[in-house]
Amino acid sequence: MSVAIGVIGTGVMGSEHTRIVREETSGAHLAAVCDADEGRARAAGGGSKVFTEPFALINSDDVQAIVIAAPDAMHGSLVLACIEQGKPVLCEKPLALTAAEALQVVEAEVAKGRRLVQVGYMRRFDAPYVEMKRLCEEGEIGKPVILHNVHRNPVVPAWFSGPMSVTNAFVHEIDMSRWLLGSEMVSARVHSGPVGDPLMITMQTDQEEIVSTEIFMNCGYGYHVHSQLVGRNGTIETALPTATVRNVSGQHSSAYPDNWIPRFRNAYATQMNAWVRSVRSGEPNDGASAWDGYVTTSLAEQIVAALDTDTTAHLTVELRPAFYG
Ligand code: ISE
Repeated sequence: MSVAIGVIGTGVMGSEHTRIVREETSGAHLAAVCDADEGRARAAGGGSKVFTEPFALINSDDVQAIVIAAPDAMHGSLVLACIEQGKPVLCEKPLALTAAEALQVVEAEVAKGRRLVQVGYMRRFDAPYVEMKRLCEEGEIGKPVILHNVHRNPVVPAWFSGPMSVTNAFVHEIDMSRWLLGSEMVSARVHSGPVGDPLMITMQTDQEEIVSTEIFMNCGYGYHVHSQLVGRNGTIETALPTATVRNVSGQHSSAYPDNWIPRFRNAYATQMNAWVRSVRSGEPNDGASAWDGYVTTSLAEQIVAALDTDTTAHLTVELRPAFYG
């Protein structure tokens, strides 16, 4: 039977999720959408039921599983409501705004005794990153020693300041680095450019790897995410951001997307299909769990505290419950 999905939040990311559910997902259909702006919800909903109050959508008998793409500050409380209802939820990153709230989600899921939460760290479904992980695990480049990450947006509003670039953008690099290396981050040092942009964040892992990340939210030229993994015997890196390159007027070039949606279009659709299969089978997939969501939010919070300190932050998290394997 087709899974009835409700999407909360129909802004840029939520609308893309509604499109993916309607056009690119097997075994599920869009049953409902919710947004405080009713017109925006209706436009994204394609004839599905429209709510303006998120808890009403979560409690509705018309909805079996929920995608959360509401503003970051609402994520934690909405995920908790889904767990209370026993409904599977795919929550956009971050899982919650604070480590304390993310931990509450973990505790609620453990108490419920069922894996209900997946966090939308979509890089885990992106072909270049999946390939890098496979090659690394096959030992092709030997023991990893350095992971260099670049995360650039063309331009962001002024309120997207230093701390927010950590809690909203750098969180992808934390999650991807933990997943790719299979390591935990144990320390971090931040170098900050004028008004917090760019940031250069260097982390060390419990397996003595170095993870360096440039976060540049106003780089001017396009959306550019790139990683290079350096091993003892070689390197692997993500390839160009587009499928084609041009040779025109003596120039060799390829175009950058404006934002993350075109760059990660396939990853978002693959993630949605994997999540729906998990909802149907009850078996978790390789996506980020509530525990991963908690660790990432907690590390981001500790790194934000280190932003203006010129010291090395020693990163700690709670003990991982056996429930998460
Ligand atoms: C943005 O807010 C996101 O959510 C994207 O996933 C991230 O890649 C981008 O850099 C952020 O600006």
